[in-house]
Amino acid sequence: MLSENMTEALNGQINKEMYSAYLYMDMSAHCTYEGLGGFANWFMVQYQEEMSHAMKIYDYINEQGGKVVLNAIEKPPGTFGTPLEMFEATLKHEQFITKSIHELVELAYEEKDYATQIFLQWFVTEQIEEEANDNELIAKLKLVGNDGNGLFMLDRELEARSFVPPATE
Ligand code: OFO
Repeated sequence: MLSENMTEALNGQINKEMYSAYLYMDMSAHCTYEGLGGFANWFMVQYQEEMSHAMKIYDYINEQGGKVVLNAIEKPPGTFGTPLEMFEATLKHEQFITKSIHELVELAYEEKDYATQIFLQWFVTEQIEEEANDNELIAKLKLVGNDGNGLFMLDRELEARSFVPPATE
């Protein structure tokens, strides 16, 4: 059983995950337009991951007998800078999401909501991976610098990423 407060906070997190999906879909479109098919693929896989995060919370609220409430999704920026700037923006966004997940965990502790504490552990771990992926790509893009060949090679590398749905507990 979820408290009203917790239900509202989890619904808020669905909205943030949906925005993340929308943002990465937008970034993917931008990369396609710029002829960076591998980067576009990477962001489209990220979009799929974010949708699965939103659905994980959606299913959890339903399982706990709470009411899912969907709110408007903010418009993403539409224009982006260089690939390096895009990944710096991605890292910043993920740090914001990590903070939001940690706040949910704190609320679950305050409310002695043991089920939600356990449920959120998956997201705590996932955020470590999300930030690590972004940091790795930022480091690679800094190494590449203005080298067109390096960017071409990295774009090819990112073409290989595919979506793996999270395991269902
Ligand atoms: Fe859902 O992890 Fe990114 O935002």
